[in-house]
Amino acid sequence: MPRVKILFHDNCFDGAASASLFSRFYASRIDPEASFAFSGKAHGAGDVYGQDSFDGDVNAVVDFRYSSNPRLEWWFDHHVSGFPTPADEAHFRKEPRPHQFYDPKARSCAKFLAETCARTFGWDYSPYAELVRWADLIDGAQFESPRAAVELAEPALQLMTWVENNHEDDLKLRFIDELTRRPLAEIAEEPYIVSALTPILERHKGSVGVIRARARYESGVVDFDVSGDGVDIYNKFIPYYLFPDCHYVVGVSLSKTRAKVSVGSNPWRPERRTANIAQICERYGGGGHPVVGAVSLRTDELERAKEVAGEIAVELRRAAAGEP
Ligand SMILES: [Mn+2]
Repeated sequence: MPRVKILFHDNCFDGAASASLFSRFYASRIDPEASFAFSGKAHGAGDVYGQDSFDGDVNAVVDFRYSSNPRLEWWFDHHVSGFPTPADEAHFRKEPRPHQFYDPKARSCAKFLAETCARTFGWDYSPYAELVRWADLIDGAQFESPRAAVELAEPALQLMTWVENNHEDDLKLRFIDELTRRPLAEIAEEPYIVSALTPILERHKGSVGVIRARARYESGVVDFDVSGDGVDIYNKFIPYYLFPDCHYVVGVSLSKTRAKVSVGSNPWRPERRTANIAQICERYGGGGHPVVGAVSLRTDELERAKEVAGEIAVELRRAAAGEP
């Protein structure tokens, strides 16, 4: 039985949803005998696909960057920075392989993948419509309000928070499997989710307090540095909850593995999003989407991260000055 290796965007609801959907699609339309292996990928500089990334009989990447490796057969992505190098993009455009799909205008990979597989391979994804809808809302940051995004009353948003925080590989696999087997509200009540979420939600409340204390609002841009506060992961909507009128947000944080500059624009004021954040972050070796992106550096480059954040904040204040 062929082993299908699925590489997906790690610690991301859309990445987990895309991985789950791809496995159901593959089993239903391509090969019911296939077995699946999953591996999460995190953004970083250089070639993130190591020697043994594509060691399945069939290899797929969902919600993550392209590789020209001939062993990569299936690819679905919507990241604007989906091509690590111009040579990669040229490779993709010159000889598009039949199972590789890219649309930087898609709000989520999950919906892009579901619709592409429905159109191209006659896949019926209606049993997973709820998952697709939520992945699209979450990845497109289409929450009805900053309050909904920060207070996390919806089961899907609790699961989003869980997946962003979970680092246990066996639970990642269980979660990916359950996403397309059970309603989201039921998964959110599972003890493995609830027990992990309770302290996360406590910390979440704490990080709202830390960001409130560190954030500085000036000329349309909120900037904050929580690298000294032990807050390495936080809900990216907190700054908009605290400053609903801001245009852009630039944050610096420090985890065990990286110093990170996170950059975003106000999802509830789309008419103001004139700066291309992916392009700005790419200039510093990072990437993302036009409306949200990040620059990841080594932990010993924290001072550099602070400098980068300062430069980006200046640039975004200039952009904000010209926005409604
Ligand atoms: Mn995505």
